[in-house]
Amino acid sequence: MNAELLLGDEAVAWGAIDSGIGGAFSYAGTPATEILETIQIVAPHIWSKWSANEKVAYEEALGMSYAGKRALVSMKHVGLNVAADPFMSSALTGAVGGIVLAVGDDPGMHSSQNEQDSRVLAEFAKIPVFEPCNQQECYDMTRTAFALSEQYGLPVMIRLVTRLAHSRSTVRLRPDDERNRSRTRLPLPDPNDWALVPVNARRRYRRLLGLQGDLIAESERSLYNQLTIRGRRGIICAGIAWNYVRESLGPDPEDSLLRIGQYPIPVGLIRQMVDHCDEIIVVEDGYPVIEQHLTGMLGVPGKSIRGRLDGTLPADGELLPEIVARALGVPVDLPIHADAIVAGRPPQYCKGCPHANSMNALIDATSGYEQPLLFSDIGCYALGIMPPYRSVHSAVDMGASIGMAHGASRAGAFPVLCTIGDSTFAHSGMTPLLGAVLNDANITVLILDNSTTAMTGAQDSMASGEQLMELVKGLGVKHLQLIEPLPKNHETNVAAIKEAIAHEGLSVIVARRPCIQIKPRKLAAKLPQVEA
Ligand SMILES: Cc1ncc(C[n+]2csc(CCOP(=O)(O)OP(=O)(O)O)c2C)c(N)n1
Repeated sequence: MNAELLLGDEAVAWGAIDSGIGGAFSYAGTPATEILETIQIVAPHIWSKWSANEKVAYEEALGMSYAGKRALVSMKHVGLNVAADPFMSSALTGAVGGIVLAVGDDPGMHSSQNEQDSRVLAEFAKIPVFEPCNQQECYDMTRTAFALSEQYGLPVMIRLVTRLAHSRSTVRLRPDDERNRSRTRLPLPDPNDWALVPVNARRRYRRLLGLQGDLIAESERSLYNQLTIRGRRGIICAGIAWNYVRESLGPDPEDSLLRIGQYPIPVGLIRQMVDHCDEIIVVEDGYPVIEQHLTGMLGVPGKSIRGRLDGTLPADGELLPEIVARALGVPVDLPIHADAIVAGRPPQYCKGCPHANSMNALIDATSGYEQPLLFSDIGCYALGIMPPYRSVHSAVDMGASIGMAHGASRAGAFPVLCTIGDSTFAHSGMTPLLGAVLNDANITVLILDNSTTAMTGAQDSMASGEQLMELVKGLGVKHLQLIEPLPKNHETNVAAIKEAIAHEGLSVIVARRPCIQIKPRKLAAKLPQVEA
């Protein structure tokens, strides 16, 4: 048995490798990026290329499952919105080779645009979830999730949070002697199960509903759901919150404790706790999912249920040990917080970033207009919202910029511009551009091609260089210019943007210059490893 010092993400990756996956599929997104990156590095024999977006990643994984092999698909929480369509339907098709979806939630929004809780989406789809409390469980639960997926013919979710995905601890690995066993020879599934025309879908949905009782029974006996009955105050904690509760109460608490790591919620264990306790505090990182189930609309007569809903814990943000301690009435000896000794530094463009040059050209090109609108997409260029630029008006979700610009121009706004990176363009920018072409939207689209996915750590981009130009032309764009965002080209670039704005109808400018960070990263990757 090997022991390794692993990030939560790395432990999930190892769990999948040791479960004998045939492939891993993902689109980059913090805090889940390192899952696929680990597989690429430590198991190059396993198919593990980046997909164009999360929906594609999910569908590729589903196809592999259909053909009989185990597949891992990973993404950040908002990525699951993009993949929601196949995700929801896969609960009806089911799985042949086990399919495990690892989702990185980001309570506190360290690097995300919202803090949605993926457990809600799992409940929406009616599939099981594992929620680890430490890195060892990230590994163990991934192994168990593949087995459960095949046992019930359902996708299974592993829900991580940033704090767990991005911290390290020792993990004991149990390499599987079935590693990489080919499962493609299994008989292919009955098309009546996988072709979700209404007559099949209705039957498959009833199957899914019929499995719910068995899945709850699995949760009741899961080793990850443990009930200890002691005092009249009960504490229910989920996932990583278990650590904060233990840290606050010490090894031998007087309270009754229910620790939840597997869903659907183990109703029977909760009932036992409610029967015994007068007061229950629910501690979970993310939405008050368990708490809401417990209280319902009317609460539990005669019992006090507390948590995020009644203000015992904050309604939003990441849980921290001191927050949980205070909620449990434990005196807090607050350690010196980093915020108190390190001045806050707002994010900004790197020195030499091509996006800074594009942003300067945009500002000068639009300075003569009273109210120019600039819709940004999500990527490093969105930093144009920060001083000294302060020129970006929105950054909502990946792929939003072109569609929002189109909509604003239909409301009569002028001039309307938008910026989108090459990776985001491949992710979800091509379809809105097609709509803008077919309707000749009066907007100026700047595709900022830095030939990488910079914001998430420089993963390969799917639409860069000449290939990007061909894609744009292929979508029917007629008014297309190429510029190089460099200080020495500033005047030329300002003139190009002015010309594009003056053009009546759709114009596209590709601003092409590699990200300043790519070269050092690629060089670093080639450096010989130093033995410790
Ligand atoms: C649905 C979704 N998936 C992933 C992410 C994480 N993410 C933020 S920006 C980005 C891509 C940035 O690449 P690009 O548009 O090329 O801009 P760059 O950062 O290279 O300038 C990704 C993957 C996200 N915010 N939303």
